[in-house]
Amino acid sequence: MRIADCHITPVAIPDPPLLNAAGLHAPYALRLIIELVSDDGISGWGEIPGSETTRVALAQAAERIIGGDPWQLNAIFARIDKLAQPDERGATPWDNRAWVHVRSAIEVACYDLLGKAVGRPVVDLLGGAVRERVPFAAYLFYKRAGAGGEFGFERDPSATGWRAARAEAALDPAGIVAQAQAMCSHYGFRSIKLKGGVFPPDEEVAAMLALREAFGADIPLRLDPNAIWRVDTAIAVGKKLLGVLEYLEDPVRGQVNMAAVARELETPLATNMCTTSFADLPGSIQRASEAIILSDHHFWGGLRASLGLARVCRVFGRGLSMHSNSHLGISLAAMAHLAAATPNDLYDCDTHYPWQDGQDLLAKPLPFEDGSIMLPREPGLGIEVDRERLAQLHQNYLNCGLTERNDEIEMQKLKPGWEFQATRW
Ligand code: GKR
Ligand code: MG
Repeated sequence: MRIADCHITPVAIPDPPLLNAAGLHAPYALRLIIELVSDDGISGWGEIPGSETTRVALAQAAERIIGGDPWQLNAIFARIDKLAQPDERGATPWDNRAWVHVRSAIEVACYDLLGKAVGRPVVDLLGGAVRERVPFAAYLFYKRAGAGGEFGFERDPSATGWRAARAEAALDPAGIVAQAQAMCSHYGFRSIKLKGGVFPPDEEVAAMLALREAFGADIPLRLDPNAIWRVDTAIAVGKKLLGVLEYLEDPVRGQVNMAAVARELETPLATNMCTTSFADLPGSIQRASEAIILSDHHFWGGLRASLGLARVCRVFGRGLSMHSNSHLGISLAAMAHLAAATPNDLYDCDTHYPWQDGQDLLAKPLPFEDGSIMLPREPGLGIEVDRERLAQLHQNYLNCGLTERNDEIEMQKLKPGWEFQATRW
Protein backbone atom coordinates (compact mmCIF):
# COMPACT_ATOMS: atom_id res chain seq x y z
CA MET A 1 0.00 0.00 0.00
CA ARG A 2 1.23 3.50 -0.88
CA ILE A 3 0.00 7.00 -0.09
CA ALA A 4 -1.36 8.16 -3.45
CA ASP A 5 -2.96 11.48 -2.56
CA CYS A 6 -3.40 13.98 0.24
CA HIS A 7 -6.06 16.65 0.78
CA ILE A 8 -5.73 19.36 3.39
CA THR A 9 -8.91 21.27 4.23
CA PRO A 10 -8.93 24.23 6.59
CA VAL A 11 -12.24 24.46 8.46
CA ALA A 12 -13.86 26.94 10.85
CA ILE A 13 -16.23 25.71 13.59
CA PRO A 14 -18.60 28.07 15.43
CA ASP A 15 -17.05 28.78 18.83
CA PRO A 16 -18.72 30.76 21.62
CA PRO A 17 -17.09 33.87 23.11
CA LEU A 18 -15.02 32.01 25.72
CA LEU A 19 -12.56 33.96 27.85
CA ASN A 20 -9.04 33.03 28.83
CA ALA A 21 -5.80 34.62 29.96
CA ALA A 22 -4.94 35.65 26.39
CA GLY A 23 -8.30 37.28 25.63
CA LEU A 24 -11.41 36.00 23.93
CA HIS A 25 -12.20 33.16 21.53
CA ALA A 26 -13.12 34.34 18.02
CA PRO A 27 -16.58 33.38 16.66
CA TYR A 28 -14.88 30.49 14.85
CA ALA A 29 -12.18 28.04 15.93
CA LEU A 30 -9.84 26.91 13.16
CA ARG A 31 -8.85 23.31 12.44
CA LEU A 32 -7.00 21.57 9.63
CA ILE A 33 -8.40 18.31 8.32
CA ILE A 34 -6.04 15.99 6.47
CA GLU A 35 -7.16 13.08 4.29
CA LEU A 36 -4.55 10.63 3.04
CA VAL A 37 -5.74 8.40 0.21
CA SER A 38 -4.00 5.09 -0.46
CA ASP A 39 -3.40 3.65 -3.92
CA ASP A 40 -6.14 1.12 -3.18
CA GLY A 41 -8.63 3.91 -2.49
CA ILE A 42 -8.75 3.93 1.35
CA SER A 43 -8.98 7.29 3.13
CA GLY A 44 -7.26 8.01 6.44
CA TRP A 45 -8.17 11.16 8.39
CA GLY A 46 -6.37 13.45 10.81
CA GLU A 47 -7.24 16.75 12.53
CA ILE A 48 -5.05 19.42 14.14
CA PRO A 49 -5.40 23.05 15.24
CA GLY A 50 -5.66 25.35 12.23
CA SER A 51 -3.27 28.13 11.40
CA GLU A 52 -1.91 29.33 8.09
CA THR A 53 1.64 28.60 9.25
CA THR A 54 0.75 25.02 10.09
CA ARG A 55 -1.22 24.62 6.85
CA VAL A 56 1.83 25.63 4.80
CA ALA A 57 4.06 23.23 6.76
CA LEU A 58 1.53 20.41 6.41
CA ALA A 59 1.26 20.99 2.66
CA GLN A 60 5.06 20.77 2.32
CA ALA A 61 5.15 17.59 4.36
CA ALA A 62 2.25 16.06 2.43
CA GLU A 63 4.08 16.55 -0.84
CA ARG A 64 7.09 14.69 0.59
CA ILE A 65 5.15 11.65 1.75
CA ILE A 66 3.23 10.92 -1.45
CA GLY A 67 4.39 7.50 -2.65
CA GLY A 68 5.40 6.52 0.89
CA ASP A 69 4.28 3.31 2.61
CA PRO A 70 2.04 4.18 5.59
CA TRP A 71 3.33 1.08 7.45
CA GLN A 72 6.80 2.69 7.41
CA LEU A 73 6.02 5.50 9.82
CA ASN A 74 9.66 5.91 10.82
CA ALA A 75 10.61 6.55 7.19
CA ILE A 76 7.67 8.93 6.80
CA PHE A 77 8.74 10.87 9.89
CA ALA A 78 12.33 10.96 8.62
CA ARG A 79 11.08 12.62 5.43
CA ILE A 80 9.05 15.15 7.42
CA ASP A 81 11.91 15.87 9.82
CA LYS A 82 14.15 16.85 6.92
CA LEU A 83 11.76 19.72 6.22
CA ALA A 84 11.00 20.75 9.78
CA GLN A 85 12.11 24.19 10.87
CA PRO A 86 12.68 25.20 14.49
CA ASP A 87 9.51 26.75 15.88
CA GLU A 88 8.35 27.88 19.30
CA ARG A 89 5.41 27.16 21.52
CA GLY A 90 4.99 30.83 22.45
CA ALA A 91 3.41 32.37 25.56
CA THR A 92 -0.24 31.85 24.61
CA PRO A 93 -2.42 29.21 26.30
CA TRP A 94 -2.32 27.19 23.09
CA ASP A 95 0.75 25.77 21.36
CA ASN A 96 1.99 27.64 18.29
CA ARG A 97 4.47 25.06 16.95
CA ALA A 98 3.77 23.87 13.41
CA TRP A 99 5.93 20.77 12.97
CA VAL A 100 4.83 18.75 15.98
CA HIS A 101 1.28 19.25 14.77
CA VAL A 102 2.24 18.21 11.24
CA ARG A 103 3.75 14.97 12.52
CA SER A 104 0.63 14.27 14.50
CA ALA A 105 -1.78 14.95 11.61
CA ILE A 106 0.08 12.63 9.30
CA GLU A 107 0.60 9.89 11.85
CA VAL A 108 -3.08 9.79 12.87
CA ALA A 109 -4.18 9.74 9.22
CA CYS A 110 -1.74 6.87 8.52
CA TYR A 111 -3.07 4.90 11.50
CA ASP A 112 -6.64 5.45 10.31
CA LEU A 113 -5.60 4.17 6.87
CA LEU A 114 -3.75 1.18 8.27
CA GLY A 115 -6.57 0.22 10.61
CA LYS A 116 -9.05 0.31 7.76
CA ALA A 117 -6.68 -1.68 5.54
CA VAL A 118 -6.38 -4.53 8.06
CA GLY A 119 -9.86 -4.22 9.57
CA ARG A 120 -8.67 -3.31 13.10
CA PRO A 121 -9.25 -0.25 15.30
CA VAL A 122 -6.34 2.14 15.79
CA VAL A 123 -6.10 1.16 19.45
CA ASP A 124 -5.04 -2.35 18.36
CA LEU A 125 -2.22 -0.89 16.27
CA LEU A 126 -1.07 0.91 19.42
CA GLY A 127 -0.83 -2.32 21.37
CA GLY A 128 -4.48 -2.83 22.29
CA ALA A 129 -6.93 -1.36 24.77
CA VAL A 130 -6.43 -1.26 28.51
CA ARG A 131 -9.84 0.43 28.90
CA GLU A 132 -12.98 0.41 26.77
CA ARG A 133 -14.45 3.64 28.11
CA VAL A 134 -12.52 6.88 28.25
CA PRO A 135 -13.78 9.33 30.88
CA PHE A 136 -13.65 13.07 30.10
CA ALA A 137 -13.99 16.12 32.35
CA ALA A 138 -16.41 19.05 32.05
CA TYR A 139 -14.39 21.99 30.72
CA LEU A 140 -15.91 25.25 31.99
CA PHE A 141 -15.16 28.71 30.69
CA TYR A 142 -15.99 32.20 31.78
CA LYS A 143 -17.84 33.48 28.78
CA ARG A 144 -19.86 36.27 27.32
CA ALA A 145 -23.39 35.58 26.14
CA GLY A 146 -23.58 34.06 22.69
CA ALA A 147 -23.16 30.94 20.63
CA GLY A 148 -20.38 32.02 18.28
CA GLY A 149 -20.24 31.42 14.54
CA GLU A 150 -22.82 33.22 12.48
CA PHE A 151 -24.67 34.06 15.70
CA GLY A 152 -21.74 36.10 16.99
CA PHE A 153 -22.62 37.39 20.42
CA GLU A 154 -26.32 36.60 19.97
CA ARG A 155 -27.96 33.48 21.31
CA ASP A 156 -28.79 30.79 18.77
CA PRO A 157 -32.63 30.96 18.73
CA SER A 158 -33.03 27.37 17.51
CA ALA A 159 -30.97 25.87 20.34
CA THR A 160 -32.42 23.79 23.16
CA GLY A 161 -30.96 21.84 26.12
CA TRP A 162 -27.20 22.17 26.60
CA ARG A 163 -26.93 24.00 23.28
CA ALA A 164 -29.19 26.72 24.66
CA ALA A 165 -27.39 26.74 28.01
CA ARG A 166 -23.99 27.06 26.37
CA ALA A 167 -24.98 30.41 24.88
CA GLU A 168 -25.55 31.88 28.36
CA ALA A 169 -23.06 34.30 29.85
CA ALA A 170 -20.96 33.00 32.76
CA LEU A 171 -19.02 35.79 34.40
CA ASP A 172 -19.33 35.04 38.11
CA PRO A 173 -19.48 32.03 40.46
CA ALA A 174 -23.25 31.59 39.99
CA GLY A 175 -22.86 31.60 36.20
CA ILE A 176 -20.03 29.06 36.39
CA VAL A 177 -22.05 26.75 38.63
CA ALA A 178 -25.04 27.00 36.26
CA GLN A 179 -22.79 26.20 33.30
CA ALA A 180 -21.32 23.22 35.16
CA GLN A 181 -24.75 21.90 36.05
CA ALA A 182 -26.00 22.16 32.46
CA MET A 183 -22.86 20.55 31.02
CA CYS A 184 -22.61 17.76 33.58
CA SER A 185 -26.28 16.87 33.39
CA HIS A 186 -26.11 16.67 29.59
CA TYR A 187 -22.85 14.68 29.31
CA GLY A 188 -22.59 13.00 32.70
CA PHE A 189 -19.06 14.29 33.41
CA ARG A 190 -17.68 13.34 36.84
CA SER A 191 -14.76 15.84 37.00
CA ILE A 192 -14.72 19.57 36.38
CA LYS A 193 -12.07 21.96 35.10
CA LEU A 194 -12.40 25.75 35.06
CA LYS A 195 -10.38 27.79 32.61
CA GLY A 196 -9.11 30.61 34.82
CA GLY A 197 -6.68 33.49 34.35
CA VAL A 198 -9.59 35.73 33.37
CA PHE A 199 -10.53 37.55 36.59
CA PRO A 200 -8.51 38.54 39.67
CA PRO A 201 -7.55 35.29 41.41
CA ASP A 202 -9.89 35.72 44.40
CA GLU A 203 -12.89 35.77 42.05
CA GLU A 204 -11.74 32.49 40.57
CA VAL A 205 -11.16 31.05 44.05
CA ALA A 206 -14.78 31.99 44.81
CA ALA A 207 -15.93 30.16 41.67
CA MET A 208 -14.04 27.01 42.70
CA LEU A 209 -15.53 27.17 46.20
CA ALA A 210 -19.00 27.61 44.68
CA LEU A 211 -18.42 24.54 42.50
CA ARG A 212 -17.30 22.54 45.52
CA GLU A 213 -20.39 23.67 47.42
CA ALA A 214 -22.69 22.74 44.50
CA PHE A 215 -21.08 19.41 43.52
CA GLY A 216 -19.58 18.11 46.78
CA ALA A 217 -16.22 16.49 47.43
CA ASP A 218 -16.78 13.48 45.14
CA ILE A 219 -16.41 15.52 41.96
CA PRO A 220 -12.73 16.41 41.43
CA LEU A 221 -12.09 20.04 40.52
CA ARG A 222 -9.23 21.66 38.58
CA LEU A 223 -8.33 25.27 37.86
CA ASP A 224 -6.12 26.40 34.96
CA PRO A 225 -5.10 30.09 34.74
CA ASN A 226 -2.67 29.43 31.87
CA ALA A 227 0.46 30.60 33.69
CA ILE A 228 -0.68 34.17 34.23
CA TRP A 229 -0.02 34.37 37.98
CA ARG A 230 3.13 35.34 39.87
CA VAL A 231 4.70 32.75 42.15
CA ASP A 232 3.42 34.43 45.34
CA THR A 233 -0.11 34.67 43.89
CA ALA A 234 -0.09 31.01 42.91
CA ILE A 235 1.05 29.95 46.38
CA ALA A 236 -1.64 32.08 48.04
CA VAL A 237 -4.38 30.71 45.74
CA GLY A 238 -3.12 27.15 46.15
CA LYS A 239 -3.31 27.50 49.96
CA LYS A 240 -6.85 28.90 49.80
CA LEU A 241 -7.91 25.96 47.64
CA LEU A 242 -6.11 23.28 49.64
CA GLY A 243 -8.34 20.19 49.73
CA VAL A 244 -10.58 21.63 47.01
CA LEU A 245 -8.49 20.98 43.91
CA GLU A 246 -7.55 17.66 42.36
CA TYR A 247 -4.75 19.60 40.67
CA LEU A 248 -3.75 23.16 39.85
CA GLU A 249 -2.81 23.49 36.19
CA ASP A 250 -0.10 25.89 34.99
CA PRO A 251 -0.48 28.49 37.74
CA VAL A 252 2.84 30.12 36.72
CA ARG A 253 5.15 30.33 33.72
CA GLY A 254 8.18 28.06 33.29
CA GLN A 255 9.54 25.07 35.19
CA VAL A 256 11.60 27.14 37.65
CA ASN A 257 8.51 29.04 38.81
CA MET A 258 6.39 25.88 38.80
CA ALA A 259 8.99 24.18 41.02
CA ALA A 260 8.96 27.15 43.42
CA VAL A 261 5.16 26.87 43.73
CA ALA A 262 5.23 23.08 43.96
CA ARG A 263 7.61 23.26 46.97
CA GLU A 264 5.05 25.32 48.91
CA LEU A 265 1.84 23.48 48.03
CA GLU A 266 0.43 20.07 48.84
CA THR A 267 -1.93 20.26 45.84
CA PRO A 268 -0.27 18.67 42.78
CA LEU A 269 0.62 20.92 39.85
CA ALA A 270 -0.12 19.93 36.26
CA THR A 271 1.04 21.37 32.96
CA ASN A 272 0.41 21.70 29.27
CA MET A 273 2.52 24.87 29.02
CA CYS A 274 5.76 24.41 30.98
CA THR A 275 6.66 20.88 29.91
CA THR A 276 5.50 20.26 26.36
CA SER A 277 8.24 18.27 24.64
CA PHE A 278 10.68 15.44 25.27
CA ALA A 279 13.45 18.03 25.50
CA ASP A 280 11.57 19.58 28.46
CA LEU A 281 11.21 16.31 30.38
CA PRO A 282 14.65 16.10 32.05
CA GLY A 283 14.16 19.61 33.47
CA SER A 284 10.69 18.75 34.71
CA ILE A 285 11.93 15.61 36.45
CA GLN A 286 15.04 17.21 37.95
CA ARG A 287 13.19 20.28 39.21
CA ALA A 288 10.06 18.36 40.26
CA SER A 289 8.17 21.21 38.66
CA GLU A 290 5.03 19.22 37.84
CA ALA A 291 3.40 16.17 39.35
CA ILE A 292 1.11 15.68 36.35
CA ILE A 293 1.74 16.19 32.65
CA LEU A 294 -1.06 16.71 30.18
CA SER A 295 -0.42 14.70 27.07
CA ASP A 296 -1.85 15.85 23.75
CA HIS A 297 -1.11 13.85 20.62
CA HIS A 298 -1.54 17.02 18.54
CA PHE A 299 1.51 18.72 20.05
CA TRP A 300 3.52 15.83 21.49
CA GLY A 301 4.00 14.69 17.88
CA GLY A 302 1.42 11.93 17.54
CA LEU A 303 -0.02 8.85 19.21
CA ARG A 304 3.18 6.81 19.52
CA ALA A 305 5.05 9.82 20.90
CA SER A 306 2.27 10.31 23.46
CA LEU A 307 2.64 6.68 24.54
CA GLY A 308 6.36 7.45 24.93
CA LEU A 309 5.44 10.33 27.23
CA ALA A 310 3.17 7.99 29.18
CA ARG A 311 6.10 5.62 29.73
CA VAL A 312 8.33 8.41 31.01
CA CYS A 313 5.55 9.41 33.42
CA ARG A 314 5.32 5.83 34.68
CA VAL A 315 9.08 5.52 35.11
CA PHE A 316 9.38 8.79 37.04
CA GLY A 317 6.14 8.54 38.98
CA ARG A 318 4.39 11.42 37.26
CA GLY A 319 0.65 11.52 36.73
CA LEU A 320 -0.86 11.80 33.26
CA SER A 321 -3.87 13.75 32.08
CA MET A 322 -4.88 14.92 28.60
CA HIS A 323 -5.09 18.44 27.19
CA SER A 324 -7.56 19.75 24.64
CA ASN A 325 -8.27 22.72 22.41
CA SER A 326 -11.48 23.45 20.44
CA HIS A 327 -11.88 20.36 18.25
CA LEU A 328 -14.08 18.09 16.16
CA GLY A 329 -14.75 14.37 16.16
CA ILE A 330 -11.64 13.18 14.32
CA SER A 331 -9.53 14.54 17.17
CA LEU A 332 -11.97 13.18 19.75
CA ALA A 333 -11.71 9.69 18.24
CA ALA A 334 -7.91 9.85 18.16
CA MET A 335 -7.86 11.05 21.80
CA ALA A 336 -10.10 8.13 22.78
CA HIS A 337 -7.90 5.55 21.01
CA LEU A 338 -4.80 7.02 22.62
CA ALA A 339 -6.32 7.12 26.11
CA ALA A 340 -7.59 3.55 25.67
CA ALA A 341 -4.10 2.33 24.76
CA THR A 342 -2.36 4.19 27.63
CA PRO A 343 -1.54 1.81 30.49
CA ASN A 344 -1.14 4.61 33.09
CA ASP A 345 -3.89 5.54 35.53
CA LEU A 346 -5.32 8.52 33.68
CA TYR A 347 -7.02 11.58 35.06
CA ASP A 348 -10.31 12.28 33.26
CA CYS A 349 -9.26 13.82 29.93
CA ASP A 350 -9.98 17.41 28.91
CA THR A 351 -12.22 18.09 25.95
CA HIS A 352 -13.65 21.28 24.48
CA TYR A 353 -16.10 19.13 22.50
CA PRO A 354 -19.30 20.27 24.30
CA TRP A 355 -18.61 23.77 22.96
CA GLN A 356 -18.56 22.39 19.39
CA ASP A 357 -21.16 19.65 19.83
CA GLY A 358 -23.78 19.57 17.04
CA GLN A 359 -21.33 21.08 14.56
CA ASP A 360 -19.22 18.03 13.86
CA LEU A 361 -18.11 16.73 10.47
CA LEU A 362 -18.72 13.11 11.41
CA ALA A 363 -21.65 11.29 9.86
CA LYS A 364 -22.28 9.79 13.33
CA PRO A 365 -20.64 11.83 16.13
CA LEU A 366 -19.25 9.74 18.97
CA PRO A 367 -21.72 9.92 21.87
CA PHE A 368 -20.76 10.57 25.50
CA GLU A 369 -22.19 8.07 27.96
CA ASP A 370 -21.92 8.99 31.64
CA GLY A 371 -19.12 11.41 30.77
CA SER A 372 -17.16 8.82 28.79
CA ILE A 373 -16.58 7.91 25.17
CA MET A 374 -16.97 4.21 24.49
CA LEU A 375 -13.96 3.24 22.41
CA PRO A 376 -15.00 2.88 18.74
CA ARG A 377 -14.35 -0.69 17.64
CA GLU A 378 -14.77 -0.23 13.88
CA PRO A 379 -11.62 -0.28 11.71
CA GLY A 380 -9.25 2.70 11.89
CA LEU A 381 -10.44 5.58 14.06
CA GLY A 382 -13.95 4.14 13.76
CA ILE A 383 -15.43 7.30 12.28
CA GLU A 384 -16.94 8.35 8.97
CA VAL A 385 -16.44 11.87 7.68
CA ASP A 386 -19.50 13.53 6.14
CA ARG A 387 -18.03 15.24 3.08
CA GLU A 388 -20.93 17.65 2.71
CA ARG A 389 -20.40 18.81 6.27
CA LEU A 390 -16.65 19.10 5.65
CA ALA A 391 -17.40 21.34 2.66
CA GLN A 392 -19.70 23.52 4.80
CA LEU A 393 -17.08 23.92 7.51
CA HIS A 394 -14.55 24.80 4.82
CA GLN A 395 -16.96 27.41 3.47
CA ASN A 396 -17.17 28.84 7.02
CA TYR A 397 -13.40 29.10 6.90
CA LEU A 398 -13.45 30.97 3.59
CA ASN A 399 -16.21 33.28 4.81
CA CYS A 400 -14.87 34.08 8.27
CA GLY A 401 -11.58 35.55 7.10
CA LEU A 402 -9.58 34.14 10.05
CA THR A 403 -6.29 32.40 9.31
CA GLU A 404 -4.58 32.35 12.73
CA ARG A 405 -5.90 32.18 16.28
CA ASN A 406 -5.48 35.52 18.04
CA ASP A 407 -7.54 35.88 21.22
CA GLU A 408 -5.94 39.24 22.03
CA ILE A 409 -7.30 40.85 18.85
CA GLU A 410 -10.76 39.43 19.58
CA MET A 411 -10.65 40.93 23.07
CA GLN A 412 -9.55 44.29 21.69
CA LYS A 413 -12.74 44.39 19.61
CA LEU A 414 -14.62 44.55 22.93
CA LYS A 415 -12.06 46.42 25.00
CA PRO A 416 -9.92 48.67 22.82
CA GLY A 417 -6.34 48.80 24.07
CA TRP A 418 -6.61 45.50 26.04
CA GLU A 419 -3.28 43.70 26.01
CA PHE A 420 -2.27 40.13 26.75
CA GLN A 421 0.22 40.06 29.63
CA ALA A 422 2.32 36.96 30.14
CA THR A 423 2.07 37.56 33.92
CA ARG A 424 -0.89 39.61 35.14
CA TRP A 425 -1.57 38.94 38.82
O1 GKR B 1 -9.30 27.22 24.49
O2 GKR B 1 -8.96 29.06 25.60
C1 GKR B 1 -8.73 27.90 25.36
C2 GKR B 1 -7.73 27.17 26.23
O3 GKR B 1 -7.09 28.10 27.06
C3 GKR B 1 -6.73 26.42 25.39
O4 GKR B 1 -6.21 27.22 24.37
C4 GKR B 1 -5.60 25.85 26.21
O5 GKR B 1 -4.61 25.36 25.35
O6 GKR B 1 -7.22 24.26 27.04
C5 GKR B 1 -5.97 24.67 27.04
C6 GKR B 1 -5.26 24.51 28.34
O7 GKR B 1 -5.55 23.59 29.06
O8 GKR B 1 -4.36 25.28 28.63
MG1 MG C 1 -3.98 23.96 30.49
